[in-house]
Amino acid sequence: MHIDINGWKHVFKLDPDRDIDDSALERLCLSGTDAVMVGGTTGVTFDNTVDLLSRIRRFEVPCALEISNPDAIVPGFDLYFIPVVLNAGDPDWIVGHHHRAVKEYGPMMQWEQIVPEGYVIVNGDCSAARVTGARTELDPDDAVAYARMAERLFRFPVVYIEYSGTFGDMELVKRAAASLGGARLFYGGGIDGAERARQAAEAAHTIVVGNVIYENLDRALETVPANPDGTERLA
Ligand code: 1GP
Repeated sequence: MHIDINGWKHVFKLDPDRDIDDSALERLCLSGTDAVMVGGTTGVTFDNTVDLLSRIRRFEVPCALEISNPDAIVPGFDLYFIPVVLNAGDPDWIVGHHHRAVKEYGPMMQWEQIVPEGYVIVNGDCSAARVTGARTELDPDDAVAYARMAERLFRFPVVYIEYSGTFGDMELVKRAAASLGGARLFYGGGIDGAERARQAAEAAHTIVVGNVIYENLDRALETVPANPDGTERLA
């Protein structure tokens, strides 16, 4: 199945290290979201990733793995997103882990399934920022520069502005998105209902919704643009 991320406006991000019951998972997968992404910063293992993938696979929704731990690369996803943290303080998160993974898996990698992300972490309090030692004091000009670097220097198809856990500066996001030619700007962080989903969707090309899934499922479902009243789409 060919999957074109350029059509994605909304993505749910599920953390293999957090519990979700079958009925909640079903509602998310049938919500009309464009894709489910599996990813997290800590506690992601091969076993909990396989488990979540097999449960999502009962539905037709495209399913991508965002790799944070090279030991938890599970076959069977539609796509593999590889974050390259452009503002990481620790170079392992720019090239180190990637080098190790490609050295081990290079001969068997299906490159057409791989989507490199130029990742920019802006919330200094999130665990991704701590783990990568990210330099998060960024103004909008910095964000624009990272977005241009990601697209023009490194030719990444996706720029991901990560505010995980807090709702970000939509002017910064808007400016970064406007600086891009063809790359897609993903925004994630603090989208906790329809209103913030709408604001983020005005600034970014694709919005990513994580935490609220585990805090308030009904509000999470309201973030799907195809589904603003939170009811499931009929099959
Ligand atoms: C996290 O960008 C995603 O990687 C979503 O952020 O969990 O704050 O929704 P939230």
